[in-house]
Amino acid sequence: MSTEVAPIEKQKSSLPPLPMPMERVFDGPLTQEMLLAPGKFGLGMVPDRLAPDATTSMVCGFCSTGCSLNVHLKNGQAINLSPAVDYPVNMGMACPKGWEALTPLYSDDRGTTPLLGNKGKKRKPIDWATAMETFCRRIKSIQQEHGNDSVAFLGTGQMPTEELAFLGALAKFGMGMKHGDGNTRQCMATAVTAYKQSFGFDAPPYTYNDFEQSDVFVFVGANPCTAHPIMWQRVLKNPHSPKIIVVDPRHTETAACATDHLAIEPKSDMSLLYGLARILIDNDWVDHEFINQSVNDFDAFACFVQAFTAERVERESGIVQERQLEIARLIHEGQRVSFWWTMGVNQSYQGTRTAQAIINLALITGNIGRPGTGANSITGQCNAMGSRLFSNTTSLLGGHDFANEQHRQKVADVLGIDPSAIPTEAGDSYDRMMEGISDGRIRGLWIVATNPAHSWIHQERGRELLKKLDFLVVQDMYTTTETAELADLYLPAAAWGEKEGTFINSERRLGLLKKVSRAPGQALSDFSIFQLVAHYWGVGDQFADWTDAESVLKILARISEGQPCDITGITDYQMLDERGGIQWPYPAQGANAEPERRLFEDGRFYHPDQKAKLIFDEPQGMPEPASEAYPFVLMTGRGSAAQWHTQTRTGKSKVLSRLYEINPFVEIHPDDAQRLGVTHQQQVLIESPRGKMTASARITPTVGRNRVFVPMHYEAVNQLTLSHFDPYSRQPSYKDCAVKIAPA
Ligand SMILES: Nc1nc2c(c(=O)[nH]1)N[C@H]1C(S)=C(S)[C@@H](COP(=O)(O)OP(=O)(O)OC[C@H]3O[C@@H](n4cnc5c(=O)[nH]c(N)nc54)[C@H](O)[C@@H]3O)O[C@H]1N2
Ligand SMILES: Nc1nc2c(c(=O)[nH]1)N[C@H]1C(S)=C(S)[C@@H](COP(=O)(O)OP(=O)(O)OC[C@H]3O[C@@H](n4cnc5c(=O)[nH]c(N)nc54)[C@H](O)[C@@H]3O)O[C@H]1N2
Ligand code: SF4
Ligand SMILES: [Mo]
Repeated sequence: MSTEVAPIEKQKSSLPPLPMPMERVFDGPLTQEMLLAPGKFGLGMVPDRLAPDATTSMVCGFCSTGCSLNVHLKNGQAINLSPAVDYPVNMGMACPKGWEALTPLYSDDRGTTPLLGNKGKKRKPIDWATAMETFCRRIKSIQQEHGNDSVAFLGTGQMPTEELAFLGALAKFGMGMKHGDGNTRQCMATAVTAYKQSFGFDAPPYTYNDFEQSDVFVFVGANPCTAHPIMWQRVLKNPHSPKIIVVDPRHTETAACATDHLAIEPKSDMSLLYGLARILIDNDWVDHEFINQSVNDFDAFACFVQAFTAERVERESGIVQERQLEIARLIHEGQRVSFWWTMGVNQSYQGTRTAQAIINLALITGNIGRPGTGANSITGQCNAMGSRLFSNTTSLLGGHDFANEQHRQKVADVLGIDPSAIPTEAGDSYDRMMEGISDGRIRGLWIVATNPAHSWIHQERGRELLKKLDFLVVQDMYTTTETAELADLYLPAAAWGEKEGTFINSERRLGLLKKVSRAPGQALSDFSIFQLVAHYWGVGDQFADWTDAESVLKILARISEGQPCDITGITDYQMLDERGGIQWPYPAQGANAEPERRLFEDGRFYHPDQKAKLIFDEPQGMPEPASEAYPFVLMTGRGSAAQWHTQTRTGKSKVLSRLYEINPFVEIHPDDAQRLGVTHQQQVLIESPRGKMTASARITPTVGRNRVFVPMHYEAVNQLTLSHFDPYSRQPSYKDCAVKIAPA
């Protein structure tokens, strides 16, 4: 695949007029005074669709729950918000991040102009025209010297679907890149791979109403009480006095509310889950009718799990034999059993097989396609699902396959492009792109709305690689993120609340975003930035129909036709607004219009024979287990409901900062602390073979002996983590490496 790269000078002479709408950037010079007080000059005011004193509802921009928030405007300014009561997701509830969602917009480190620098040094403000000329000139020159594939992009599950699709289509079909990935790799890649292999398509089957219908819940490696508090509220509303089984090495907030907590050894889930399957099969506690009709490979699976004897499972997972039987019995006796998993599973070096061990339990017991059941992966970021289906990274737009000629032709036809502009295979995964920098294959990187200098695994190596690039572009709402501070070119982006688009939440619901505030200074929506890039690159014509977010959703709907995620029945934004969001699938013909819908009610899956597959494998030991020199297993994850990831946004709110510990802490078991001579809140040094950090000791039995836990929100944590990945999903295994601890 090749896209001819014309020198920038040649293109400039034939530039068509700038794409509209370009907000205010090109309609007159902005003075310093205007940049400092945009509201005074009408620049922060809400334009277009909303009345100056309106209250309007829109979907939250943090987690994948997708709560709807009412935003209250006064004199054209968004001044406050409250949870929507009539939305099927949150029904009047919101968590602290949602309540504080406007605060991160008004921060003095927001980017107000593009900045040109040299690896983050000597940054100086430039105008958009210079920024775009530099962007195109530098990237084209790298591509000319080292080939089109020497430049790659990284996107995010935190941009609207329309922007994600624009980035992916522009980079791959317009600029000739092959490699692009996103932070969704750090998060959902395992669930995607597991579902594709087991069900034939990446399709989380549930609807949130299942939280209220189950009589038995099994949460594996998930801490919804902290990470998905409004989903957890719905569990608490369940009227059936459900049994709640939590499988987590730590006694988390969620585990504290459970009826059964299985504090397993880290990374022993497969052993436990196969052991449970064996007990269910040996006692004939399986659903033969469902298996015969809808599931392949049962006999092989039944044979495979025989090796997971109760003794072995106890030895490997630490769960005693009677407990194993009790838990299997609970699953058997439940009428509506739902299985849920999140990062304790996805972020594992055998994550895909672990997720499938959960899926297998649901399949053999027939707990799928009925209310209150399912093998349910909870997504993480507000638009992780949009990223999975429409970012044009691992799959071709709309959950299609790059390697499939018919799929390429179909997408090319809808977009009116030559199919030869579409790569014939998915590009490299995030980790392989990073390694590509190391061996000189990747020399330019365009990072949009993610902060890898904090969040990528084995951080020192990650930062070294980012610094090695010939050209690093970072497009972010803030100038001060760890990654923005390494950029050669920084592009200031508008944020949630400052643009339109849609997110797809965990239950496959498309929800609407609105523009309730104007971005500061000359910051532009990511959408407008992509329009500008297309224009300056010389492919504006190719994206002539991509005039605004809503028009892109219509294009994506056409692409989705006939896919499991068919959304051809969604005609416009107004429809999403009026219906309280719409779950996929929603085809133009024969759509089920129920506001809450689950998949697989007919027992048919997406493989050609319409059956699901039971997939299984031998469990493996941790590549870096605790040892004499490094006697603890380090787990990482979410610290509190008030902190979001690398804290660029939530770190801006004074209200939220009262709800968590500002300085890094590490959870240590009292017995271990005593042995180390460490007291509560004493500063300790945590060291792995790769790096170290200091943290204050939080002495608590919740973490278990010989294990420690550090929240991911503290930047230094990925100094410690070990670069290892699931072989099928390439998702980083963030929750297992060996460390030692000593008083600092
Ligand atoms: N407040 C807040 N909410 C968030 C986020 C945030 O940053 N802040 N981020 C969002 C995103 S993107 C995501 S992906 C989700 C993540 O949501 P979760 O996955 O629920 O959160 P984590 O804390 O990363 O991991 C969950 C649990 O896995 C456990 N665990 C570790 N190792 C193992 C193991 O080997 N086996 C098992 N069974 N469990 C293990 C940890 O102890 C932890 O309690 O949260 C979303 N919601
Ligand atoms: N040790 C450890 N590391 C982890 C994890 C873990 O459990 N343990 N979890 C992993 C997981 S699941 C995830 S999802 C990742 C998250 O890792 P990141 O994606 O790196 O984290 P964020 O802080 O959400 O970064 C989002 C960035 O986008 C910017 N931004 C926000 N909105 C916009 C916008 O509209 N436009 C633009 N252009 N920029 C915007 C923000 O300022 C911020 O810099 O971390 C991963 N890293
Ligand atoms: S639970 Fe998630 S979507 Fe709901 S308000 Fe909190 S962060 Fe926003
Ligand atoms: Mo995530």
